[in-house]
Amino acid sequence: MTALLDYGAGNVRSVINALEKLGENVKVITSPEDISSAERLVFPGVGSFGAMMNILHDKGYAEPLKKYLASDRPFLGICLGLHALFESSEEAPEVSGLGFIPGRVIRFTTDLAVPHIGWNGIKAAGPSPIFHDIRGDEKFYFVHSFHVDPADRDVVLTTTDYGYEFVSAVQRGRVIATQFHPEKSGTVGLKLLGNFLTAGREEVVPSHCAATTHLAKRIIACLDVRGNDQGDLVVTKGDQYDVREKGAVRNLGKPVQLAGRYYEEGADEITFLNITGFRDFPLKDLPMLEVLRETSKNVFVPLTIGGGIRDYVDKDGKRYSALEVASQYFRSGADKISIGSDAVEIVEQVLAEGKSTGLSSIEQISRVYGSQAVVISIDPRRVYVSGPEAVPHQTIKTATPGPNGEEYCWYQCTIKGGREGRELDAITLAQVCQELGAGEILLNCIDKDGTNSGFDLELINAVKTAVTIPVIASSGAGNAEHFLEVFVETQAEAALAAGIFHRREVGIDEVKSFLRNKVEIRPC
Ligand code: 1PR
Repeated sequence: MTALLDYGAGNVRSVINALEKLGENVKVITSPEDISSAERLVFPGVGSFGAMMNILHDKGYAEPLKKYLASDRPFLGICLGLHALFESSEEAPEVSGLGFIPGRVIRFTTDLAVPHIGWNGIKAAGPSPIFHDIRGDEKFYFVHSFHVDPADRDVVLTTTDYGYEFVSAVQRGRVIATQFHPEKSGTVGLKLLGNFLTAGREEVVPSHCAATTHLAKRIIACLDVRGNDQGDLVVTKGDQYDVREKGAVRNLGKPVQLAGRYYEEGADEITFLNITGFRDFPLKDLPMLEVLRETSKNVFVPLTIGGGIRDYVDKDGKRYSALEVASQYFRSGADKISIGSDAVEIVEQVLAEGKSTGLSSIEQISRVYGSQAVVISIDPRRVYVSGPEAVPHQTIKTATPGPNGEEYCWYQCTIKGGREGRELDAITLAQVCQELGAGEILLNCIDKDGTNSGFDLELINAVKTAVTIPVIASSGAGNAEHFLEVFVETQAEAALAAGIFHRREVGIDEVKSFLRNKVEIRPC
């Protein structure tokens, strides 16, 4: 029996699912006494350091946790569950940590995109029981803006490189904590979790650790989901966002099954977009929550969900915040949420008023769950203009002139699945969302969507150079070469595709074998 510390912020479902997949019985802690009586404890931390520590104190968990750690019973901390062990964090300097390990948590200081999101390697600094059957050259899933800085190097179990070498796992006695997410790291992550569950194994050192680790470019499968005319929830796919063929919604399969297939093929992440979420209230739209719950039982890579994440007033006048909607998604198995239409309206308001309210969905969700959990999905459309001065927007000079020979264009943001164009450009949207706390950009392109003609490299370069958070290139992938092109010609951290995967034109495994030795990837 493993006790799991759920302090109510974030996706603990995936950890429970991973432990249960390994045949373990999980008891979710509901009182301070449950911590005191636990024989083995897993602490998956998601969210932000300050919110986490405040909740631990409010619930009376902090003192029993300190005693548990001091008793040297088996403990596995994950991500913020690692940070909690330290004395303090730059993420919330006014709040103290548990202080079990001397040292602090500091923000990444690198020119690379922060948060550090994706699959990176580990270098073992010493032996551990969790390394059984781990070669050392596998990649694990990271998602964080802060990392630990122990005062005493003896506790360092692994390090990882991202701009510089940082500590990615610690071990002190039977207390182990990782920055990466084993529960989101596919089969190798499950293996590591299984090792933690097997008491009394001897300590081993992985034999194949590289001298330097590298973050992999991510390949993401995207599932656009909506109800069809018969009321079934289906994966659909549009051509430039038009998902109907001969009047009917295209049906390319069932969300849970397709996600399972993409996990098996080696997808590094899976994204669900509830494409009609803007008109339905997502908490009434229980099938999406069910899709997440079912998918996360068998899919151990990160899941993002988007569609309809905004404040909402139901027909009885009851108000729901975007934070409540997002919380439901996190509790059902989502690791990140993506905001589309609401982001456009938030940025319009910020630009009109010259400041933010602090209450927008982006700010609220990133405050509680951390910026790495907030993705902004942009649905831009190319608009040609005669020159940069023709519009009050950020324009680019394009190598593909417009119908009248125009050499400039801007990328107009749209809302409601491309139905409504707004007076806001994609570059400005991305910049303001980053300032508000967003952690990643999912950059679609309506002109390219479903065309199989390759990614819009000009758009991706324009947005990528304007922000410091990771950018996911999306729309237009037609073959494996397009993935190579987007990773060579732009600095995008990830590439997402839908149509070619759904129609089995190219498999994710084929994309990865093509990229192998050309681009850093996580092998299937
Ligand atoms: O506005 O917060 O409710 O979120 C709605 C979400 O649904 C947004 O993220 C928006 O991108 C998405 N969406 C809305 N309508 C559509 C549509 O297609 N009619 N799909 C839609 C967006 C674009 C990509 C697609 C890539 C790759 N889909 O996700 O998967 O373009 O396609 P490809 O590889 O086949 O070219 P909100």
